Amino acid sequence: MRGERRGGGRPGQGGRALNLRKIEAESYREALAKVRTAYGDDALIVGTRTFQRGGVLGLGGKQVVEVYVTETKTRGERLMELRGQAPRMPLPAVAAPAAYAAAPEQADAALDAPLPAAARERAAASERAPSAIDRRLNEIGLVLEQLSGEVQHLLRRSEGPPWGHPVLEEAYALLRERDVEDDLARQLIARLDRAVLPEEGMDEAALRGLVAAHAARFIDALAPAPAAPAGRVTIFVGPTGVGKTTTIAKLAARERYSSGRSVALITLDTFRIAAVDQLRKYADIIGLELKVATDPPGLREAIDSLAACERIFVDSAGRSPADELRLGELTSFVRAAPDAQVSLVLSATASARTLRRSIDRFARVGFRDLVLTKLDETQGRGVILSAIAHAARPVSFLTNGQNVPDDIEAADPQRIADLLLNGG
Ligand SMILES: Nc1nc2c(ncn2[C@@H]2O[C@H](COP(=O)(O)OP(=O)(O)OP(=O)(O)O)[C@@H](O)[C@H]2O)c(=O)[nH]1
Ligand SMILES: [Mg+2]
Repeated sequence: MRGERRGGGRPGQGGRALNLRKIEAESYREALAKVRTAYGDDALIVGTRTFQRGGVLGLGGKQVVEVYVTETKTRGERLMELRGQAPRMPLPAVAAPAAYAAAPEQADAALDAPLPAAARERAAASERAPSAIDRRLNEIGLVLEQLSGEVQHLLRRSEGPPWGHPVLEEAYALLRERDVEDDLARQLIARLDRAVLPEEGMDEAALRGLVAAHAARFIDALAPAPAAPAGRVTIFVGPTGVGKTTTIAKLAARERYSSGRSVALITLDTFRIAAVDQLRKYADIIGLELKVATDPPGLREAIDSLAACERIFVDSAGRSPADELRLGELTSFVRAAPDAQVSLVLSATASARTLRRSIDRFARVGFRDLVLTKLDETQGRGVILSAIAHAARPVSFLTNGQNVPDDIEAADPQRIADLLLNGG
């Protein structure tokens, strides 16, 4: 008999037999309620198991919680108790609890399921009638065990890919290695067309090429390039110390020397004593006119006075994303120059979370594109993707060093994808 193989007896056989039963529910709480309804306080939970039923490739499906219980008293003893009599041997057969009477095969099948060693130990221990406190402690232990199992399960899900295709799994691992956030890596992988993938592993270079091509399309879709070309006036805004002034010097020098355009600079940064001097030095070296605007009408006036210039770069004081007042001031400057475009400068050394916060705070100022600086100081390039996805704005320039004017390059989705996957 199956029950006896575990050293137990079938329901109604009497004696101090080990009657293992399985209760199934959608949650541990529901399972406990079912146990109480079926057995009252006489049940001892000896094991639990959680798994997904249904679904495809680990996705979807329903969580099932199985709880194995054994009664601490035989049904004969319980019956006698109810009748107010002491148990006698042999005990009369009693019906199985309602939950099992309906499906005895399932209950028997449950007895065939291998129990974990810990559960077997608990089952053996249950032959000594435990106190109510023992039972509660046992239950608490099992809840903790189950919670820890669920946490492990969640961790595994967030670490590992659920696609069941080796190339997709490798592509996912590659993106995660490059510090692409989990959510974005998953979105990108979902775009890879299974139909064109080889069943066996691709070589690393081919895999990177494939993922980079998809990443470029993904980036383009996240933040399509603006329809209008860059205008005459650009205001650079951003948190403190990210490289606004240095980037302006790089761009101004390139425009001046490579394109031969007439370029001028305006600074709004009268906040720090050295700020105007810093930009003036660059202006002198490159041979550019520099104007200082101390208030919004001053900015308007400066732009109007430079009508003959083909390109005007406007520097602003770095603003902490937390500084409402100064962000408000910056917004007033930007409003005074509605013909200007705004670039938000962010450092790629910041965490994805910090970048998102800056993007949210500078959204009130308004910006058309992103400039990401200090790529030379970062390892993973995944934060670029996080910034683009959150801002839903394209990256116009990337900077990768302190050298003026060399350490800057124009960005487009393909270039960003190459940097991301190939290290560029
Ligand atoms: N490694 C590296 N350093 C950079 C890069 N761009 C700027 N820097 C350095 O970052 C520091 C700050 O640069 P700034 O241009 O003064 O930054 P800012 O945003 O104008 O700073 P505030 O005006 O004070 O807000 C300087 O030491 C720059 O040389 C870059 O691409 N890579
Ligand atoms: Mg500056």
